[in-house]
Amino acid sequence: MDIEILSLFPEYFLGPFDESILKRAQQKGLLNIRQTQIRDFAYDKHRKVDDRPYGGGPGMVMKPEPVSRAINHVRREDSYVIHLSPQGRVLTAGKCRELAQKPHLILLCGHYEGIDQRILAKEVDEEISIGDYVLTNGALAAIVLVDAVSRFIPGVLGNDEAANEETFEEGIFDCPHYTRPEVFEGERVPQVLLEGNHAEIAAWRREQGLAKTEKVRPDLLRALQSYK
Ligand code: 4FV
Repeated sequence: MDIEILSLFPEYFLGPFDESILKRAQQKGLLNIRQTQIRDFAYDKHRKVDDRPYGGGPGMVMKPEPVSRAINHVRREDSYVIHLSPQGRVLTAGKCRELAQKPHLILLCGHYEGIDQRILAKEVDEEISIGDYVLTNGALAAIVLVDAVSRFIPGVLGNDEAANEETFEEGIFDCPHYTRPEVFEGERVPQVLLEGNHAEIAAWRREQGLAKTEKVRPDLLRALQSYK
């Protein structure tokens, strides 16, 4: 997968993509991540990328011209343009799995109060939010999306199974995990995990996942038709 990130702060991305799983994914050629500085497409002498909002109000708005030029400078036939925004649909595992199928993602990172609406209407395929809170910079949201989507690219995780047996895969929380020592500060590992009966272990794990989901995120269960 090729990912183009358009932002006003390409340096924001130094680090998160240069470690561990994402670093190896790029070394294996499974993932190519490129940065584009939107200000490079502001051709006036002050390289202006923002201006005051029509209709008044606080803050500044990103101008359409530099953003439009930047998008169309990297756009391909098979590009899918995503604007990271609090006004987008909240990112889910299902959406990450869907995006991992796409050959070319263009991630547009907003700043200030936002981007001129005419760009969102004309150039953007989908708006995605990483959560119901406001960040100082859309770049952080792009980092989260790249990380979460990359895990669904075949070959990125050690064993692809891992991505299929985790939280949210069945729409519920994952089970509690234990490892050695068998007793820690007087707390023993649940007996069922020590007896090696895989069917009982699988049933216990599902029960535990459901119970915690019920407690913490009943909304997830309501979404699970099968649960009703
Ligand atoms: C955001 C989010 C987010 C809004 C103003 C950047 C900020 C500033 N992006 N999910 N939540 N973006 O808060 O994606 O431009």
